[in-house]
Amino acid sequence: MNVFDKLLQNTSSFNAGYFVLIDPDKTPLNKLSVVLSEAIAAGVDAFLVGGSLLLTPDFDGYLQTFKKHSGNIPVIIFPGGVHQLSAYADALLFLSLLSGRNAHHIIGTQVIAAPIIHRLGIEPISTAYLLVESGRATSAEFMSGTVPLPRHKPEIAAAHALAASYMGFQTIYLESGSGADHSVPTEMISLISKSISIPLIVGGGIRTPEAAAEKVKAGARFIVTGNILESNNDPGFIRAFVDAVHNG
Ligand code: 1GP
Repeated sequence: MNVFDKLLQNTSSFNAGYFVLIDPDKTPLNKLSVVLSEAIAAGVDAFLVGGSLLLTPDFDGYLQTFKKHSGNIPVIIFPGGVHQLSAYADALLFLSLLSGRNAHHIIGTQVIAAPIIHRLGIEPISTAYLLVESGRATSAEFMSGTVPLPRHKPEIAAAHALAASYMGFQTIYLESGSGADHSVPTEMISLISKSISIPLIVGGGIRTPEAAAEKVKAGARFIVTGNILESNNDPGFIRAFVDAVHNG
């Protein structure tokens, strides 16, 4: 069974699954062992690895060390570009920035990356990436040069999500951007989850277990947090997130 199907199966008894995003530029190699063991002990379902930039040299080496400490938890690349591909991960979010109107980020980069991914033999999880306005410009917005979906127009976001599901994407990543002032509005998640049957990943600016639980109640199938765990290494905090996402 492929990584994504297994992830869906392993989390099927929970309200939703919980992903922790690790940015190599913010979590150096010498911290990986502690950070990952705490996350695993808390019960996270998968690790995402990536960032808008990637200043850390040797992505392969980083992932090799990562895999040494990640146990049985899937390691999925969340690439900021074609420079973030590696055979040492278990899978990769094969992203298309469907909320934008920049052809390079919808299909251009994907054409460059596809033969490399094929050669590396890594599982691509086809993912429609929908960026939502979040109060201030995020790295994803700036780096992609695209206009995010207006946060007060859930019907526009839902139309994008429906189009993504008709186009055959395996999942949708509804994202307000790393460190967003405002996370994705609950009404938007709710409308989208009523419109589609493919799993919805929600991330960006989720800072409390309560906020995570709200998104799950609205229909998120997976929750992603990154920044908040980088600034709070209390193991009880990450356990509270796991509990909120799994059990609501
Ligand atoms: C960013 O959705 C992820 O792409 C996580 O966002 O760092 O704000 O938790 P945060």
